[in-house]
Amino acid sequence: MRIEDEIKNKALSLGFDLAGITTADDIDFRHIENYKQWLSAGCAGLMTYLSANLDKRFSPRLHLPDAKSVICVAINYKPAKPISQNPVQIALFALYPDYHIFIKEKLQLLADFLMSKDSNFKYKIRVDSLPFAERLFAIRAGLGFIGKNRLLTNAKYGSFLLLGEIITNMELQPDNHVEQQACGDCRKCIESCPTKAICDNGFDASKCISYLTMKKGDVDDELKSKMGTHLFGCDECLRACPYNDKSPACEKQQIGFVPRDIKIKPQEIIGWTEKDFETFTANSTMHWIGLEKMKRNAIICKNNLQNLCD
Ligand code: B12
Repeated sequence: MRIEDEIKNKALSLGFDLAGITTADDIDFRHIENYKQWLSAGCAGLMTYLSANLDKRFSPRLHLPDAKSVICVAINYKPAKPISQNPVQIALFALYPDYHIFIKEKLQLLADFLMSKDSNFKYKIRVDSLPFAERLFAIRAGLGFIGKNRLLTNAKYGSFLLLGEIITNMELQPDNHVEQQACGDCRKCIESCPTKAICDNGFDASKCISYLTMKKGDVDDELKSKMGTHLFGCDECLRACPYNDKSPACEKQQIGFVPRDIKIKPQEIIGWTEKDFETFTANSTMHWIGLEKMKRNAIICKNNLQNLCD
């Protein structure tokens, strides 16, 4: 069997739904120019880390000098049964075990497998947090296309996907990909966004509810009222996407990748101690926003719930 097929089979057996390979070449300069324009238009809000280490974001060889290939993986997290999300809503990815840790552990097992094949194997694992343009490498590895909601979308699995990569010195045959934008005339995600963060020709992250629930400081009054009952993250543009209607559900009980079903009132959160917060957010991505922002979000949800009842 070709090593490329062995890698993909191993990735699937570890619980990933998609795996593809691209070269370690830099990202096409047109994407880099788009990214810079997006930053200078102020679309990143207070996420100043997005303008740091720009070269590294697009150049695998600045992560691993003799890098030849990037192995890209994705895990589907569309829940098998509906999750109530009442009275406050938590984005689905945050109901699962923290994917940064989960994906990293699985990629480490994939790396161990490759090490057993080639003692010269060198690698770096990347999942979300370090400067690396994950979606752009995933497109190049053939995992999908970027939808109007800016999410990596796969024709079969939709966009409830979380990404990770191994940058390696192994010379691997890259997957051929055909870049395509497969949203057609559909504008459902644009219409679904309560704050109009998504429009036909742009995405303003500073208005995205997901960003607002994670940002430092206060939220503008006008945006607060549009945040509804979103306590952490937001899935409106994912739920609106027709690709996610027909995509298969995540069936990963056997590897412990299962969502929690949470029912919590904003009033409870407002009264939390640090210990309550630690217990509630243990092994969830919710943990990193801290108690103060969680309480701020709970107050916004409570006020919006009250306005709904008035
Ligand atoms: C910063 C960040 C955010 C910010 C900004 C989001 C954004 N759209 O950029 C905020 C906090 C808002 C956010 C929210 C979410 N995030 Co986030 N986030 C990131 C992070 C750390 C960096 C993304 C980034 O660089 N953004 C800046 C933009 C300009 O760069 P870009 O995504 O590379 O965009 C380029 C492409 O879109 C490209 N492009 C190429 N082809 C095409 C084609 C078309 C038609 C278009 C329009 C553009 C386009 O042009 C852009 C410029 O170069 C990545 C992890 C990483 N290191 O990559 C995760 C990541 C993008 N997030 C992720 C997730 C899951 C989410 C949420 C779904 C979580 C939630 N439920 O609340 C939401 C989704 C919001 C949304 N619709 O984008 C996943 C997305 C997986 C996927 N299927 O795409 C990632 C990849 C993390 C991971 N490892 O899985 N996130």
